[in-house]
Amino acid sequence: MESEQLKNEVGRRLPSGRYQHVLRVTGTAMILADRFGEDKEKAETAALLHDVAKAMTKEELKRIVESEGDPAGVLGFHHELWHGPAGAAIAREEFGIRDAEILAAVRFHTTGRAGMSCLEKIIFVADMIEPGRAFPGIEGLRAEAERSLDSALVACSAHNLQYLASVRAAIHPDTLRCYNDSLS
Ligand code: DGI
Ligand code: FE
Ligand code: FE
Ligand code: FE
Repeated sequence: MESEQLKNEVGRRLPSGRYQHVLRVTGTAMILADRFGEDKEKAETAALLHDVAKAMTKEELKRIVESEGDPAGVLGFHHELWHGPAGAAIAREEFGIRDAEILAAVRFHTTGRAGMSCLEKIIFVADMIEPGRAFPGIEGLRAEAERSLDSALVACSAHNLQYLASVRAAIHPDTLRCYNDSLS
């Protein structure tokens, strides 16, 4: 699918504020792809699709994740963790995406995981540092992403864990594994 058509299809499925976030993540992901030697078209496709399931109801998301067999076990966690795996299923079934790296980047964009590919790291980091994000510490994360994708991953992952613990949210094993793995 051409990127303009992909944008239109994604835009149809999301409220405008969320769609604007997706476009900013896409811009950031393409910059990171350029900087760190990843295929820009793959970064564009993965970024455009990363939140494609974000506007679906909990019931719809649950149905899709169940039908995929919930391999990562997200259904026992907060429903915020369901739109990544559901989005990957939609990317495959409704957008015809066959590239396993793109599908993994969508699937794991919220938790991360151990052993992420370069593309997965780019989507994870871009989602967190896109220019519309504003939270204490964001400038430090952006600075790390100027110089090293791996150090940006450590910083983003650590920030994620600290935030989740501060609000007493249950931490998914992949979120923890992402952090531990990012240190090595
Ligand atoms: O969809 P976005 O808002 O662009 O961002 P996202 O998909 O990266 O994250 C959505 C939310 O999920 C965010 O508030 C952080 C949260 N999250 C990430 N990992 C975990 C988590 N929430 C819980 N409870 N447990 C996790 O391990
Ligand atoms: Fe998301
Ligand atoms: Fe994220
Ligand atoms: Fe996002």
